[in-house]
Amino acid sequence: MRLQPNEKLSLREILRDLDKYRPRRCGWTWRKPLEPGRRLGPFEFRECSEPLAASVPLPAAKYFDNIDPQPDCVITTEIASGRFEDDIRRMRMAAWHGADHIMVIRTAGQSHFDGLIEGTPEGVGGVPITRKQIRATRKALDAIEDEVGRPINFHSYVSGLAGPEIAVLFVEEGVNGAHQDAQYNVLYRNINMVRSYVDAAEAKRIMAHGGILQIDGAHNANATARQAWKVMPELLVQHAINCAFSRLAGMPPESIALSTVPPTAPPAPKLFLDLPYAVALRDLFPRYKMRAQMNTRYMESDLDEATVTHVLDTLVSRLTSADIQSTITPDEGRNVPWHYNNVRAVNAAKQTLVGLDGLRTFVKLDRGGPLGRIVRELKERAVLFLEEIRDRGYFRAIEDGHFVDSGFYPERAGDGISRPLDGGVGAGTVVARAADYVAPVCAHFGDNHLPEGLEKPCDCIGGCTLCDPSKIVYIDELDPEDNVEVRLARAEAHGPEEIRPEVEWAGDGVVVLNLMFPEEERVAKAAAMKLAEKMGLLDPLVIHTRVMHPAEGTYVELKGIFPGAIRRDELVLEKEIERLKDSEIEEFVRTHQVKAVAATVGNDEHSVGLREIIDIKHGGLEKFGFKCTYLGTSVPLEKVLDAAVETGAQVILISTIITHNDIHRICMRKLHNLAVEKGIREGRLLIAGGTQVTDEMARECGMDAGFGRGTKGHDVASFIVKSLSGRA
Ligand code: Z97
Repeated sequence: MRLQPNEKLSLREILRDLDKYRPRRCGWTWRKPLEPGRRLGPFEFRECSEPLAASVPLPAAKYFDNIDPQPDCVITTEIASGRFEDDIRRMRMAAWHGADHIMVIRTAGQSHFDGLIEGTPEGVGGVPITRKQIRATRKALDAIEDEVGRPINFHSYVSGLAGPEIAVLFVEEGVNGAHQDAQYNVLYRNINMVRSYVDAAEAKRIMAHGGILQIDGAHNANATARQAWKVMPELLVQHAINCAFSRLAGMPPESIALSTVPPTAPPAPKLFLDLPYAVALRDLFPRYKMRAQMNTRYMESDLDEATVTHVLDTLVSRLTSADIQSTITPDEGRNVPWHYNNVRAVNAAKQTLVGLDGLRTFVKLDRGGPLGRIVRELKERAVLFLEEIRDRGYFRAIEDGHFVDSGFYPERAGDGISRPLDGGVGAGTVVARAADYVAPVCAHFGDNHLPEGLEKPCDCIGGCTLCDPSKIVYIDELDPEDNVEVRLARAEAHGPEEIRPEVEWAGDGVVVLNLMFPEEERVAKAAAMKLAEKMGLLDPLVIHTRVMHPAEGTYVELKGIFPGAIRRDELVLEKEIERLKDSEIEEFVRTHQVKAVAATVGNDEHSVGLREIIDIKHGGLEKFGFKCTYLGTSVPLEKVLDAAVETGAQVILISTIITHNDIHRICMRKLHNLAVEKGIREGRLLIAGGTQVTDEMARECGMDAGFGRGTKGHDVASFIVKSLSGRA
């Protein structure tokens, strides 16, 4: 299956023969680093990886030969709207912006599922993982990675009661990364701790077999604790427990990633608290990978605030060499995972990492000062914590509520999470293996009672599904009403002629309004809801407010559903104009010494727009080497033409902003006629600009071009060079 950049991904194609699709590889892939000092466009880079074959660069890339440097660390985005067919499209967008680790978040609490589920029921804010969803997503990602030219790691969770079964499923279907941490199940999902650890050993052994990168769950303490900065010693301990347990279960250190989250956010003195923690973590776990996620504990619905926190977190990552940079959007606080917010967050990480390229060649961490002291103190507290657990017994410590206590250890607040050894989901379900027990798959933890002469358990059955994928049983969706075919048919019912806005699901109609009311917060919120009603938006919801001043005003963001559709045939498309590169324009202008005269005409004193087009300060014509003579405001047309002759200008620019009685049209026509009369029209470009001017109108009036609202100097420069060089 080959994707074309200008064609939508065909979901029908993805679903075709899905029962026969096999993933092409197993295991995790890192980016390929470029040798330090490699040039991309005009610059050398030190911490970048191989560029993509197809991508959307950062907005400012147009000033730098359109380069799109890819940082050396993997960038993650979390995608799971509840409909995998829509997620796949979002994954493609994210991949073009630089994501190569795509995490599918499952429905909350899926840890309690005690087996694999079939079918693809819709979830909200997550999807239950089924074989069909995984396979379809992997197939799409395989095509997307061919398109962007970089492997994409697909990720989900191996947790809870069905953990080992999920692990087998993931290896069978080519999933590349997964969260796995027995502590997560115990503390946050109240799964019986004995069961959780037995399952974890099994799951980890299988994940190791498939080369799946494991991310632990220590950061959940950070996200749960009442005061996240106080659990830092415990986080170090949780990482240690999971690392040690994973190694015992057979995981190589390079497949183990620690989930690290800078614990605080401004207005806390973030760097002072978070950097020592990150340094302590790297000191204690040098053999393992670091997956850095941005702080979500203190994330509100404010996009800017979240982005600044994200950037500061990424600074910590850069200073302490994270291997994976996770991105999260404030969508969690807004109830809708936006396509474009995934892309936004990926860009925030990419932009920050590239912007900080080479930071550590200039800046070294000074361990001689407070940093060294705080790092040491954190480690000491963690060691004390671990020692107490050793003395008390690990399970006992959990029973005693030793974990996720908001005291800064050894201080205790007595508010930790306590779970009983014989309680929780799945209590009493661990049974000893019978003497004739045979493992279901070859990668199986513990004593498998292998018959003499056999190398691995599945030799008894002539190979398991991990060794012989033809044995995998593919079960399609069972629900006749809620399945991808029904959903696709519903989405396609409108036909390609209808266009609807969308943030999450195909044509969901969701729109977002940015509003500012000169009112106090409560009034502003109510006014926003009323406005939505008057605009005919369905299901309106205020998703964000920010007080500008208690009395002067409130900023409100509101989402709602636009119930109608836009028909393709009622659209007026802008003409596609090829814009030349800065360097091309400059070369032509300098070699041909292009000159221009410019004036506002028709009693118009408004020169700001025209000056923006010509002034070097605003990136105007002068920037490209044009010799511009600005003649002033309200200049008679004869004078403009005379000046063009005197200066030898090939280009004449006139501007009218304030216009009544069609004065702008009259001026354009008159300028053209006068130029013809004087015999100087030939070989000259007459260009008109102004808020009321359009290109079509200007050409009708005898001009060579017209430029309206939003025009930049570059647009005019590009047009001039194309015309003078015969390319227009
Ligand atoms: C992250 N943003 O990237 P259930 N196991 C572990 C987990 O951390 C989680 C689950 C299982 C976060 C991800 C929270 N983490 C979101 C170690 C969830 C999921 O299906 O909710 O029961 O398990 O780390």
